[in-house]
Amino acid sequence: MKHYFLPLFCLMLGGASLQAQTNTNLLQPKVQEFQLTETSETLTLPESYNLVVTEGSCPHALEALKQIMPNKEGKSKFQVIVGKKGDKAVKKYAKKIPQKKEGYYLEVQKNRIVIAGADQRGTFYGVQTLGQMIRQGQMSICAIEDYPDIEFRGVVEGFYGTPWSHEARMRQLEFYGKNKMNTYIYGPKDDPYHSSPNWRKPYPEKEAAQIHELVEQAARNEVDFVWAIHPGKDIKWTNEDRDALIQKFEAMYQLGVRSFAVFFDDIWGEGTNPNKQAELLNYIDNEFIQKKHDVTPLVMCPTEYNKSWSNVKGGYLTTLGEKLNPSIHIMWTGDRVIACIDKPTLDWINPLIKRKAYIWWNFPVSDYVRDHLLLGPTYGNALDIKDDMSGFVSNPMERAEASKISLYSVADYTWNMESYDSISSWKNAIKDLLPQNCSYLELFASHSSDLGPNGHGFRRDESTDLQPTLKAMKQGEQKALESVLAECKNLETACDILLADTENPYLIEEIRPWLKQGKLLGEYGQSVLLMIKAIQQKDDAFMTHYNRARSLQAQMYELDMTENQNPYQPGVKVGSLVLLPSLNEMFTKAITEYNTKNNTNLDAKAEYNPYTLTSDVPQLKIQPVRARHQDVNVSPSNEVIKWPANASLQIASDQPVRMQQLYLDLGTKDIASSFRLETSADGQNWTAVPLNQAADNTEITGAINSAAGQSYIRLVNASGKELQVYFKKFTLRLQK
Ligand code: DV1
Repeated sequence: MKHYFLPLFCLMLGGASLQAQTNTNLLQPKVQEFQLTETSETLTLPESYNLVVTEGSCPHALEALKQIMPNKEGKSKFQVIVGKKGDKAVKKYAKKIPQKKEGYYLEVQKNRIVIAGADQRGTFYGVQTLGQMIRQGQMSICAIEDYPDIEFRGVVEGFYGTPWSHEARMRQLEFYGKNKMNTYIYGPKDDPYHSSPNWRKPYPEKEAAQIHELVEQAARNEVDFVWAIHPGKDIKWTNEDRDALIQKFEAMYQLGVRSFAVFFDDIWGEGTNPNKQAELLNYIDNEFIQKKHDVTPLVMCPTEYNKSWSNVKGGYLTTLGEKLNPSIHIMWTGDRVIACIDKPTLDWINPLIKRKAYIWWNFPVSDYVRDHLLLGPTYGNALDIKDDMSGFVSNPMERAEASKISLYSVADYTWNMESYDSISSWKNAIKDLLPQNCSYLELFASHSSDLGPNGHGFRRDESTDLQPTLKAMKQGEQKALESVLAECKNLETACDILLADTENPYLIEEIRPWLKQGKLLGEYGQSVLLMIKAIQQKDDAFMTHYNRARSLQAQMYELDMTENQNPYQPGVKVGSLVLLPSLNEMFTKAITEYNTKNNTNLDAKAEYNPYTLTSDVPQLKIQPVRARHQDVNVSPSNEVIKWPANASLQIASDQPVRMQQLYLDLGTKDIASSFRLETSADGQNWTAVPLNQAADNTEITGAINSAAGQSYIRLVNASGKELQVYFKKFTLRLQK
């Protein structure tokens, strides 16, 4: 952000007088140019104002203005002048309007406020900025010139799992308007009318009415509601299917939709053919998008949507680049499925697709780590790439309100990239979401940001500010131990307060299991550190703290086994990267010390996973494995897995276990005979286990029922060729 003062004024400025000024750090997204034009005086809004507008112009901006300055319109010397370029109302200010789409000029004077937009949307954004200034209380006499860095900014609801509720979407669209994001792409993978099997069918009445309501809400908030279709799983390249797709788009058009996308992600087979995809998309573009005249450019999501999956020699991307009409946008997730974006990323893809990539950023999506909440700062994307992409949309969590922490920062980043500061943006986001209790939410969020081990290898920092103190504590510094003890108390307090928060009930409902886990973690931390202090002080209370720590470990385990029991990554994890492992380490250290000193034999183990996965299937190599009750689960994956010939997935246990049954789902019918399942006691001599799959079913079972203990099980592609499958389930059931 550029910040100007008139020179004389500069000399007169004292630190104190700035306090009463508009705090530009709280103008969100950060404005491009802010200029204080007069003395340090501020404006207090008058009782009434005279609204100067050009009849019929900028209805959404005016609606928003009425909300932020209600019941004040009337006869007054104070003018509020609102309009877009070309309107008579703002003619005098025409030269000051930035020559940028969606930009605006905002001026606050003693006797007037002017909002002059480059277009309707720009005017609406000017009103949003004014709203932020008014909410701050004091308004500087100032002028703002503002405009976005990226043309399409926003969100793609493109995750697997329970789609957002209608009410959550309504709230999201309002949030996007307030934060100057102009795009919401509707593409929840588990909406059957977006994808197979029902993409050809119109929505039932209730859902259709809701979509219409969303479209209206989007318009009120100057957001493009982009409706996406995902036909590639079963599309036939026939005129019949082509017409079915157009008909579906036409039905959506009738519901008010004016922006469209076609997704070909996470599919295999016929649907992946780039020539056919391009032919279909160009047809849709020529015969539907262009002919309507009031529809925005088509957006497509390719099958090879990231570098690590791209086979450039195979020609998929170059075919799209050459054949697709130049106006069609191509989405891209970066070097990997989950990746941050930088210049080399874009320098690689843009020449191949012969246009600027439209970034689909996979954060804070958590559909592959559903036991974690991603509430930390939004960082990692380069700040020098605003001219290298056509759009930037973020794929969020299934938890809509909680996603706003990150989405707020995405708005900030995409509007004014060079000024983006992830930490201040994160803090402001939290303040915006939960103004009264923001400090508690910030503390909780700081310990709830990493994803845990996952197949994509994408991680986030966690407990960042506490890390040096934890390190010092482990080295035996007493002061550090006291600080960590205080942090654990604060975490318990924060979770308690948040659990009863009524400021944003939607948020609290979404994150309740994690708040409960956070509270237990805070209590556990205190018990562990009090154990250590008891050892130091030769205090009898040691056993009480020890028993409490054990009980809290059991309670955390119990919560993990009973809440958020989705079939993919069930459970509830908090502080899993830094705080919990540090406390566990201290626990083990304390017990070991206690046992030595007192000649006792207390169990020092805090956490233990006896199973290890190895695989030469690249996409499964780092898939997490863990035990729950009698089951050993490998985390499922949403993407298409390319499983090379003879490659295997192996689980090893560090002690013999009696295996009962393998439950497998590769999302494919008639595939069992292509795989070989084997068990072994020593990893050398293998015994084959027959695989059973009913006709017309994707589920496969392998009945092992071994009386003797086995330590290894492996699944091998025995078909002699690469297979493309999904990896929906791999559960090894043990005998009781
Ligand atoms: O549906 C999304 C998932 O939510 C998938 C890929 O991974 C996401 C995270 O698990 N489809 C994608 S990303 N398409 C990206 C196209 C550019």
